[in-house]
Amino acid sequence: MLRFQTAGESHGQGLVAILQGLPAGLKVDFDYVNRELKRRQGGYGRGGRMKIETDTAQFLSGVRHGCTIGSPIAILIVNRDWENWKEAMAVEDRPESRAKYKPLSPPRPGHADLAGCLKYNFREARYVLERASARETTARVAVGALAKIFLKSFGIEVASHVVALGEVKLPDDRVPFEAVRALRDREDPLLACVDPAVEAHMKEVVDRATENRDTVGGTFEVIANGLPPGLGSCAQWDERLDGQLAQAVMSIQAVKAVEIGSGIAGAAALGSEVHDEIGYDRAHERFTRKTNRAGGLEGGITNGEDLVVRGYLKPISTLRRPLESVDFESKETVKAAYERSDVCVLPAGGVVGEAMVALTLARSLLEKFGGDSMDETLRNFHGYIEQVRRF
Ligand code: EPS
Repeated sequence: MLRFQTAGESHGQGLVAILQGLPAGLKVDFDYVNRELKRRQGGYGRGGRMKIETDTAQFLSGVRHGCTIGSPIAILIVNRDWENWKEAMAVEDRPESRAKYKPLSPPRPGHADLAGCLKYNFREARYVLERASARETTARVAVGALAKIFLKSFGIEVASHVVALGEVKLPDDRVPFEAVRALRDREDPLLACVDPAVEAHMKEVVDRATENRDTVGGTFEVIANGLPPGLGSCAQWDERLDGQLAQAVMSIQAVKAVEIGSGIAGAAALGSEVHDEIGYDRAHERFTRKTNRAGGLEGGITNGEDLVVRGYLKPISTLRRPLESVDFESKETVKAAYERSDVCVLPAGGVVGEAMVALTLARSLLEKFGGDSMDETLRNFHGYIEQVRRF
């Protein structure tokens, strides 16, 4: 089974990820992994921290002479900002470190501060926010890049774009996968929107939020192309791929809703307006759909169409114009704390969404096809593809 875990605090020494279960014999493109990390750092509206960091993956294990060997892959991404936090985030208990403490209070509405302080019994939010921070997504993107390299061996690609920012939205029509993938070639992701006119409006929304010392959220869409039908299962609740994807995308910091296909519009429409009619393309020996409102999933199983998953991001909860909070000691109403933060992280959210979708799909693919080496997994995969073609 493909599994991963991450460790690390936002201003600690670094982020660590361990990915276990990739078959042996997968060639690792290290530059690609670092390009993915760079993509996550980009986008219009990011804060000062991204000027400090140049996220780079150090492979500590699981890869030999450029190929996976079937053992757990450990990756370290160093926090350059650690230099500035060595005392405040010291591992050892030293009085001089404690003196340089940067306590953060009162708790910020929307952040993990209050709930985390109550849970772990700390009266200082830094103990909680350091791990709750979206900095952790660096580690997810590193292992997500490996999942993408793995999926590419099966002709599966994953890309993302921003479909809404604040009140500015792309029209409802589906954006073709090729147009979304082409965004990767941009030197600067800006707001990762495929329509330059809409993107210009989005930029204005970010500028307005910055001027007003506010933050702004929106929606990113992740599309996976080239999937075979049959990943996931309708047999048991926790084997349904739609449920697994929802959990994976919902787990991204600041995501408050997840949608598959046209799920939200579909709830307000009639059945005849929602379901994708089935056809058959004799030349390519495959079933077809006139539309893809199901977003590539029916019954928790991929149906061979593009997989379309949206993540709805709330605006970042660290506001330069803070909301009301309560002082831990006096219990008086005060303004929440402010720390350096981003105004908008939509394009980065999309890159993290790609990583989470890729990891979920890679796990599902390995559940279906198994294999300890790439040769074995590919053989099983192609045998099944031939079975589907002859159906
Ligand atoms: C974050 C606060 C900011 C963000 C951070 C998420 O960090 P800092 O406190 O160092 O300015 O930039 O995101 C990242 C560091 C990152 O790599 O995405 C928060 O509180 O969640």
